Amino acid sequence: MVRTHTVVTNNNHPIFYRKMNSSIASLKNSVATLAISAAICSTLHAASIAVPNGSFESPSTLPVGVSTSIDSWQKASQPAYFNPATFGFTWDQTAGIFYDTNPYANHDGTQCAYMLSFPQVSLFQDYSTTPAFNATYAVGQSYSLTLGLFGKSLTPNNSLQLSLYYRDAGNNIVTVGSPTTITYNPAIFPTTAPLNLVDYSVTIPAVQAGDAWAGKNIGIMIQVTASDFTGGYWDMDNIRLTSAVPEPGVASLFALGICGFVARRATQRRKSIS
Ligand SMILES: [Ca+2]
Repeated sequence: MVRTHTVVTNNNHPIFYRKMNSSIASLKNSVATLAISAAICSTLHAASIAVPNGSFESPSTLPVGVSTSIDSWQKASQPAYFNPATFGFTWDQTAGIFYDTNPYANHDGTQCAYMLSFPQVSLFQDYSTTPAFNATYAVGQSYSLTLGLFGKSLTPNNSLQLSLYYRDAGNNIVTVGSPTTITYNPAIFPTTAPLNLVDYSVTIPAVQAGDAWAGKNIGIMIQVTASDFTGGYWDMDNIRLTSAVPEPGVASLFALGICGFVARRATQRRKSIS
């Protein structure tokens, strides 16, 4: 939890057919209805929640290009298994930010974060660590945490986890909902330029009034969960947190029914004019 301000050198581092006009008009109407129904099927009132330093632009890493200090974010304490003498660097150096000189085509700003693939390497923040992050779990809202991610020099034995949490009465971090685990797969992270970060999300269902986390501050966590210690790492950027009001259950089922019905009609009409 202790942050230092050490700067280290960068050594880790669709389509319509042309047929009868009447059929086209009919098809257009079906598509329009389908679009409206699709909107009903999705969530309503989605809103963005600001995450302090969610783009890892602060502090500036120039001129060196790398910093193990990341404003607004916390790191986990060094675990018992980690021996700096064995690995040749300190625990603090296992996570940091860097100036993206061989850039990810879809990065945000100029800097990204990295996490060396060692179990328990984490980046997290909530109101108690970062008062500027004053967002709470509101009853009726669902929440999604998204980031752009890329795994380098890894194998399928490496994984990273995204989760949301709250603090209990004892200030302990308690995970909310089901975390999302990303297991490295070379097909997902092709190394041919230009590289692109891949979006991953974790979503929790609508907060209920009786949930222990209702009204509590939102915490966000990125953590390495498995590693084979082969020296690989994860790069990431553009942390996004959103809230949304999910459709009520019965209305969702009704809307899905409409969507399926309209989709079938649109398909049948396409077949009849093709
Ligand atoms: Ca950035």
